[in-house]
Amino acid sequence: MRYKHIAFLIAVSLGISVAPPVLADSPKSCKALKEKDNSTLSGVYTIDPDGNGGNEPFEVYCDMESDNVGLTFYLVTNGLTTFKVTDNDSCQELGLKIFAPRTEEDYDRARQYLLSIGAQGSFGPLGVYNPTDGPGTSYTPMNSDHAGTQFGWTSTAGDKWWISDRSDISEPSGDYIHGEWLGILYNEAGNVRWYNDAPGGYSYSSYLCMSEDNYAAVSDDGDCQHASYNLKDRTLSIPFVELPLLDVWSGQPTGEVELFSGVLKQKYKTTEHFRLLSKTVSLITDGSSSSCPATYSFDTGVLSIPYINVPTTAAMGGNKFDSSEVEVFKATLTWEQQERVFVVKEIEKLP
Ligand SMILES: [Ca+2]
Ligand SMILES: [Ca+2]
Repeated sequence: MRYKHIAFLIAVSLGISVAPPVLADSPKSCKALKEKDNSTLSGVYTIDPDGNGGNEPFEVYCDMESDNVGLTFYLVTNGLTTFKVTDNDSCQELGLKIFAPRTEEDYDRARQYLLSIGAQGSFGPLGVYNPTDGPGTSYTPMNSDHAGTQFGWTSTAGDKWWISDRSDISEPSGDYIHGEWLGILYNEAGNVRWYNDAPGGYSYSSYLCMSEDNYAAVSDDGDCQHASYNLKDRTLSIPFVELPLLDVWSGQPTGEVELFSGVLKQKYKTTEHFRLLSKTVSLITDGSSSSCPATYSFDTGVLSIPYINVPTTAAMGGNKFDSSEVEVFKATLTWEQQERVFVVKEIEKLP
């Protein structure tokens, strides 16, 4: 409970040494601790994310009040500098991940924690980035529930993320290089004051860490991550594609599959031809998954995408704009070897 935590902080600030609760065998995370004993209260605990050996066990703050059972919080100050998602960071070194709230509640629990230790400006990058260059999404709430920001913006939490529902910020403007952290500034209460994308990015050496198992803890429709179409860039981002593993010698499917993510770009505004942006294709190695991945068959060349979020368009003075509404489609595309493009074969709007 919070009182216990405050008592602990007061004791520490008075110079009284208090031993935080230590278990004989350190759990890997706060979630593991909570699963072992559901009555475990919020507080400072010793965990060992990489198990026996490797890093020494260390103290973290466990928030046991969230719906996302057992949030692990660890604040890094003056750690490794990171300005893009592929940089190493001090969370990774500890077997943790840079904090990325999946929900408004996650954000708020972290905010409460940082307020309680007087570090509300130390949220750090919050794990939000975009795998493609320059998707300007000004004046749209930055969270994955909102259509205007789904297109490309993502986070280290994977399927869902939430940093703000404000729609009065004229950023991110699109002057952005893929993979860099979105720059975020906070007010005294730990709420978002401003964010900005900038070429060259924002670097951070103080940031909050969370444990890996906090990312897939809430099982709702977040398990089914949709592909999304960006009207402005004419890109179709596919977060999960299941590809059959082929035997190296025979070229025949082994029966196993691998998960990839990738982006297709529509060749011309009016055609149904999409080329694969090969630089965007990456093997998913962090264990994340979706209950509704796209699938591809090498036999038939058919790429089948069960859910695609498409923004409805609003026309104004001959120009078209993304509106905040989304319609969901399913589609199949086939690979045309000669032209080296995917061609849309069937597309159907889902109810
Ligand atoms: Ca260890
Ligand atoms: Ca900007």
